[in-house]
Amino acid sequence: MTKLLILIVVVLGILAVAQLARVYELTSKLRGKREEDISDADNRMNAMLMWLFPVAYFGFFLWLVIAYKDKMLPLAASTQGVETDALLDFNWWILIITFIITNALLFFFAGRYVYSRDRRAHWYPHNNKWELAWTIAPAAVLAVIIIYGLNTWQNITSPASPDALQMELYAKQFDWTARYPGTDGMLGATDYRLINGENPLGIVTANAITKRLAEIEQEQAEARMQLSGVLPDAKRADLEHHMDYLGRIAARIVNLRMVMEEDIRVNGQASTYLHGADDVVTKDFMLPLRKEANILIRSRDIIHSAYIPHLRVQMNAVPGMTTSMKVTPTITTDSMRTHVMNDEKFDFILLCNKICGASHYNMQMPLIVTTALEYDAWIAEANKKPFEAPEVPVEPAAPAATDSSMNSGAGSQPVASLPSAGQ
Ligand SMILES: [Cu+2]
Repeated sequence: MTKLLILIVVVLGILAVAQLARVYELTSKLRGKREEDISDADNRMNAMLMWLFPVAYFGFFLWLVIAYKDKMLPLAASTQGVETDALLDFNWWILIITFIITNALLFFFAGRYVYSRDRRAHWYPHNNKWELAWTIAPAAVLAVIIIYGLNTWQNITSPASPDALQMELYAKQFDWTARYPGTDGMLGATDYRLINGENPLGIVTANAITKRLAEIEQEQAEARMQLSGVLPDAKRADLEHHMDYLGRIAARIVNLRMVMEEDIRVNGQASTYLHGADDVVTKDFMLPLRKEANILIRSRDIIHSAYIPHLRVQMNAVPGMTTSMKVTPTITTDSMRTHVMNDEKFDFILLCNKICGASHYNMQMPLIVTTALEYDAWIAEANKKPFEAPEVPVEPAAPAATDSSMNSGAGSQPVASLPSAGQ
């Protein structure tokens, strides 16, 4: 409200000044003065303002830098962040120096060479040497910026090294879930059709497929029961539509199982379908110090963006594909608290940086960076609670839900050779 009032006052002020100028103009006309007749006094006044303005201008610039200094992000806490900051600082210095020199010269010339009756302007239309100089100098500076920038970009976006820690951040409206590989060090395959209450990330295992198919079968049975009763037409159409949908999903999950079995047959232990059972699905986000982490990023619903400002890394989370970013933390949460921020409550934070809906502002998760020793202890503890308890037998051809039982329902689709399962 106050801001609106200030805005109104400013607008009215500008209107008032414009009206005053108009009054001045009209009175000059009445006095028989021509518009282009400018007195020496006016000229001197304008020249003086040309000296005064840059003082206020640079003063305001300095004030901004000082006033907003503590609103800037603190020390970058990753090797990638240090590189990004160095690049940004380099660019800022070039900008600031150019800004000060060009603006100082602009106002200096305007103030110094105020109109004088005794001086004739020097006719100086062209100079090839100067043209060459001010073409080559900016081109050279831009070339340096671009080469330096591309080099940094290459360093921070190139693939992570093969021995980097693999982990996943999963985005949905409106929270994050982390996934760590189990003792095998590999993340298992995923498929969104398997998502349910027990399997929020849709990890693919033989067991998860069996459970999900049973769940769908149950849902189909309930729908069939409702359809056998008396129903309003609209409701009946809705239910039939839903039955079609369940039939399609079930058929695709059955197809996914065939793909999985084939992959296991061909690749053996290297198959990603064998690495999901021991994955750790958690709401804790931990990274070890000085170890490169390759963070895979997925989204369940719409585009989100994984952003860790203190580590200066960010990557979009795009539904239907897996994106990734690498990061090597260089400062632990503890050091950050005691040495950098002087704040015992400080936490690194993972934010969503795409406006993704009503609770976007709250889509965040703290990140803890610890020593390798503490991280190992934490992950060893987390590994005790894998996605699937090890005593569950992992049998690819689980007999619980056969294809024929899946497709007996009204409106279900026959299992054709469907394209391989999406992620
Ligand atoms: Cu989001």
